[in-house]
Amino acid sequence: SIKEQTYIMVKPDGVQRGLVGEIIARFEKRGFKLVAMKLVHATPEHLEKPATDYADLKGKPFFPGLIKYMASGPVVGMVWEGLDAVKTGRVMLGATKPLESAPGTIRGDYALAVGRNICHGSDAVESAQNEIALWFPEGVTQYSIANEGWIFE
Ligand code: YYY
Ligand code: MG
Repeated sequence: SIKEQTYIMVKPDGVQRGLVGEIIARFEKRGFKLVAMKLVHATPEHLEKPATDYADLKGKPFFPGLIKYMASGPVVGMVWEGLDAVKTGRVMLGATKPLESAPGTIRGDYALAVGRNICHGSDAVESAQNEIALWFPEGVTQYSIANEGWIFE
């Protein structure tokens, strides 16, 4: 659906490294529509909520470090809308481990360590809906962009 939405987040390392604009630009240029965005310094409690993609990772050896890192500074959360936004967003991010993420992807171009991979993206439509509701309880902003007819058939 051209109304599919995904939750994309620049992690604290991406903010510190000045990559917020770069990541936004890639989603804009691809043709996705920005429908929500905010900078927040999340608490560990928020990051561990069942609605986040990270809840499934509780119990993994890297989980405490992941939460500490994610709560170490502000993140930029965004909701991007467009055709196959969830799967295409994941492809644009690249593989979780930078060793496996292809050049041309965000992680493949800007990251070297799995624990500092600069961006997050929802892994399924259902988890995207949960993450969007968690990070944007106020809802997203609906509007139309003039060039939609040039992006979608
Ligand atoms: O969705 P994605 O971010 O690509 O990977 P997940 O398997 O959901 O893991 C979330 C997050 O956890 C990952 O982006 C980095 C961190 N992590 C880690 O530090 N070490 C691992 N072996 C696996 C994941
Ligand atoms: Mg994930």
